Amino acid sequence: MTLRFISGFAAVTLAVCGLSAPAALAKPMGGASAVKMIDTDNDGTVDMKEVEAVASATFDRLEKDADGTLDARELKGRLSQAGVKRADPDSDGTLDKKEYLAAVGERFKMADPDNDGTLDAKELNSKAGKALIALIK
Ligand SMILES: [Ca+2]
Ligand SMILES: [Ca+2]
Ligand SMILES: [Ca+2]
Repeated sequence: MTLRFISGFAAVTLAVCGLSAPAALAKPMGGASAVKMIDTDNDGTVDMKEVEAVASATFDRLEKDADGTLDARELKGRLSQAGVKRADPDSDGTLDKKEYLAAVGERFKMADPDNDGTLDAKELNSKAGKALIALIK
């Protein structure tokens, strides 16, 4: 009787613990999930066209005041001040879509050391890959 009660209690405790530990949800985004997010043709890698599609959607989402450019406030830390300066050849302090996509392209190239034009999970997991994701997500 007592034994049955204890084992029943243990089972309930285990079930509760299992439910309260969503470890997978707490993990930061890894290279593999980044690929899944961007890889629209499902070939397991991310090419510039796929990245540009995501970046373009992100630009439109961030572009709140509809003046055609992103300023530092709209970028919300996606680029540092120095990063904005570098991506802003006409030096008006804001990025239009062309400038933003050029900055994205530059990061894509930096994340692609084997120069095959695609990023795999490992490349997206590198420092340069993470910088690319941070800019376009
Ligand atoms: Ca792909
Ligand atoms: Ca704007
Ligand atoms: Ca590559």
